[in-house]
Amino acid sequence: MVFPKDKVDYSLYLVTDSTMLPEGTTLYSQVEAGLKNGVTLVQLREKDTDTKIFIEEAIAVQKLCKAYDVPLIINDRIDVALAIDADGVHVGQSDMPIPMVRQLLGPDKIVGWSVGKTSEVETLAQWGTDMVDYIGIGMVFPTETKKNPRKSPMGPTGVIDILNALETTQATWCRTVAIGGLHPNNIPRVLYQCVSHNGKRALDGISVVSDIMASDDAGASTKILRGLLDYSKFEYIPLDFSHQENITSKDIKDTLSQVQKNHPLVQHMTNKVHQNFGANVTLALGSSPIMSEVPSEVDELASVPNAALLLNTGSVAPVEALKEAVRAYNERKRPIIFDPVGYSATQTRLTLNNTLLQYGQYTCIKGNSGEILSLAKLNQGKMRGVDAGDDKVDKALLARATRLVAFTYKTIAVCTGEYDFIADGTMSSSYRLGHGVGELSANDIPCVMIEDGPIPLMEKITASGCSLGTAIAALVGGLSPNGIAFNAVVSAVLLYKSAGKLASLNCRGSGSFHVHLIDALDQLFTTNDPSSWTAKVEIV
Ligand code: 3NM
Ligand code: MG
Repeated sequence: MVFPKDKVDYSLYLVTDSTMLPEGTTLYSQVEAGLKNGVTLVQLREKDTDTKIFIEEAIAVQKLCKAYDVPLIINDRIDVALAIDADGVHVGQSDMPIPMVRQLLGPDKIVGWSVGKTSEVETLAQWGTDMVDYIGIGMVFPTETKKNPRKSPMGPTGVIDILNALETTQATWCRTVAIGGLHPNNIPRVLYQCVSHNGKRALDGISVVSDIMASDDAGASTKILRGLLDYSKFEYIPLDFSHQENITSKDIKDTLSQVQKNHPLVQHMTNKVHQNFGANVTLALGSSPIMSEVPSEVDELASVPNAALLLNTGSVAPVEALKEAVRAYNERKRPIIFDPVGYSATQTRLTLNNTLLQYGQYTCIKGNSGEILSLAKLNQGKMRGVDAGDDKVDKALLARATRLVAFTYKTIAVCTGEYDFIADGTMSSSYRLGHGVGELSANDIPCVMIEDGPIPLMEKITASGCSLGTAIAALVGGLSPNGIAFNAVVSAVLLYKSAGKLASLNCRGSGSFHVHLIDALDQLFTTNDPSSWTAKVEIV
């Protein structure tokens, strides 16, 4: 009997590899432990096994799968799949072409394909509904399992590109699993972030090799994976994401009161130009600054109550130190504000920023218009420097870019300039497997614009943009548990802009503007009367 295609559960797909079995386990004991604890699909993938043995293994694994009513897929070997009447076949880009596979297997078997590029999705869509049933999207992260990989890790954004391509080509029938370097420490983030921009498609499941096959307790490992798949929230900071766009003075006042009470610690990993001014801005906002790029103390610092990390890539610190800090803050569910300075100005910066973006979850991503447009892939070519460049872009484009960045990275994105845009792509920090997430598309997520007229002096001093990052980190870090993250980000931008306006009216030039800005931040923060601030919010 053929396993009915429409009944396949792709949520937890185990791919075998007998070369990594721990002592005292066998291929069969690992597969059975998986099946017992929530594996829903099995692929026999044995790259260096003689045909006779492969067939023996396939028959034995098939028996196990049948006992748990789970389909068995054979990797690459169409002959073996036919010989044992397996439920389907999985092939890669350099294996037998899909139309031939389908012709040999007939219409009822499951056919899976490894996909890493959007052009492959276009091919798949042209073939139509009867060819490919599911794709393995990868590799997501680096992995030791696949020897001599012909592709490099694509990260969650690469997976999103594939999901977008499936939607634009209307390949609705095709199911998806992500594969490559997936483990409990990154799976919730992958499930959370990987949603097509139209909001209609999330991953149907994840596929693992080593997490189960190389586990000393494959049953326990499977149970952990199963728990992550069945749970639907990615709780990476203890803050609330529910909010309204029409933030009131009372909401802001409440936010600042929490910060005043909680005295956050803002760890800065930032460029040299910003360090001194950033420390003074932190102090003006009732918070403690610490400038540290030492990996050995990130765990201690992230454990301080109300710690927040400002990660600013303006001076290109060693990537391993930055990654360590991201890990430490993510593990402790403390907020990280990411400022990808000069995001794509050079290849080095592009690689560094993308590495960090793929590596962790950020509460807020803040950039100038050039950086946000680059992150959203909405501008041509690379940036000229770390400044915003031509500022004469239209507001609708900036709002769209901010929304795209927020949605793609499931973060609160801030685009700065004369008009600041803030979009909330956090989706209440929830995820759901399968067809569509039943949520908003990237074009529909909440977005506000903040304006206070031009403040030309802001451009005449160093680190004014970087220090908005400081202000956001202080206010988000200073929230009480269940404080509202979006309110903190909006409050920070409003406060900073209003302080800039006030300083520009009181100063005598760019030198004294610097000093007046610190005074104004201190004053507005301490008096906490947002109804008197000059900057205004507008829903866009
Ligand atoms: N295919 P692990 S990555 C079998 O990208 C396989 O197509 C990949 O192993 C692809 O879960 C991969 O141990 C190995 O990282 C995944
Ligand atoms: Mg292959």
